[in-house]
Amino acid sequence: MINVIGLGYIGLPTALMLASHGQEVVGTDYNPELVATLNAGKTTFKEEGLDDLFAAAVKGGIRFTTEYQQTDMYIVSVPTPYDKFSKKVDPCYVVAAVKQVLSVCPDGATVVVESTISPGTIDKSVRPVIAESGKQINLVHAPERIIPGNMVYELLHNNRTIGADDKSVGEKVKACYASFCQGEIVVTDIRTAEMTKVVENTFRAVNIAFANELARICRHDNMDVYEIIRICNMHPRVNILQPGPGVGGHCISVDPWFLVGDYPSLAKVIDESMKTNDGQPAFVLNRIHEIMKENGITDTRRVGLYGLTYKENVDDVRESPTLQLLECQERHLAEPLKVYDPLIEKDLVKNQYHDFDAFLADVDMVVIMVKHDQVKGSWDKLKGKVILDCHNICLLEGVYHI
Ligand code: SAJ
Repeated sequence: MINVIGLGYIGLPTALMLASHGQEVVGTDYNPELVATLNAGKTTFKEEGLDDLFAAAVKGGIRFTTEYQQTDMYIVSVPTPYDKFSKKVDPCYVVAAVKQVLSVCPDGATVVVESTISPGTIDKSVRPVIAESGKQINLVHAPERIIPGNMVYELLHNNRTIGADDKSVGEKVKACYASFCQGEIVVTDIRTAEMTKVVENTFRAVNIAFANELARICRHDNMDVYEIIRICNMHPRVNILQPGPGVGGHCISVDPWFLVGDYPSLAKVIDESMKTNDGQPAFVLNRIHEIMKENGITDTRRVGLYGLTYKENVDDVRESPTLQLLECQERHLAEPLKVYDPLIEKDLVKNQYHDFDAFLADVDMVVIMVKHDQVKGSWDKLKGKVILDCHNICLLEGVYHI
């Protein structure tokens, strides 16, 4: 039996995938409301294919509880927040989960940590806890790699990394993931597995920062950054990502800081890249100001932000560029701009709308912060508005870009 600890964005799909592929799975989460929702047959967030996967897992006998189970294999997928000041990872949830596991598991159990951690966290924070317990534990780090918006597909098809102290333990865990994963599964050591995960996200962050910097250069001299990137990417060895209103989510906007926090005098390119991405919402705010002036819009109450999530077609707002932009406004004691997001039902910010038409009726200028499919099918409704399109997706005439 596998006990999956933490039933969030990663733990839940992983538990469901294992259970729907013949493994006996119990999912544990310390949040009783979340467990009750799952036990009532409902998923806790929206994700393509998740409901079908849930149904298959229920058929496969998955159970959800707040209790840690006594078994020989655990997968820990709890959050790893980071300290915004020191930029270091805070492994408190991982450590707490491992302690709980140690209080129930038998000697010789395998504990797989899937949570993203900074390189060295296992040595610094997890091993001492295990040593203290006196139990012999097979420790494994198998960082997740799935992308929100395409999680189910990527769980099935992505290659994976398994880091283990003991190769034979790594191979055993590999066999378990291979019950559903059709990608290649590499077995390596723990330190390498920790580092690869953070490096993958850092590579993407640096590439996006490069695109954002190009957008600023092109804006300065009125060049079309999208056309320039499109042409450059036709070169066989060039692959530049897209500029945008900022970088959100709990991965690309966070993990690279771990390297800056741990190697401040070495991680220079990474540090500058993260600052560039973090500065993007303020850059957008500046663009809004310029475009308002150009169009004689003097009342910020007539300006609305479309999109509150950190990226398109997900309902996750963690570190979202729109929230960053609103925070930036707040620091200047300004009344926050109006906001609408079709995927956010809850009231999360001031001046938030839940009806697209009502939102549009109250604004003269729309800033497309997120490229949800919904807006792509609604260009007719935006006719006549001043539009700042931060993603180059709007097909209307006279649209402004970042
Ligand atoms: N973004 C851009 N320009 C781009 C691509 C993305 O500005 O060209 C922005 C997005 O709008 C978003 C942010 O970057 O705000 C991050 O989005 P994302 O789609 O790039 O990535 P995440 O954070 O959803 O997921 C990443 C993935 N990592 C990589 O692609 C290397 C995923 O595979 C990881 O599992 C995930 O982080 C994680 O959990 O670490």
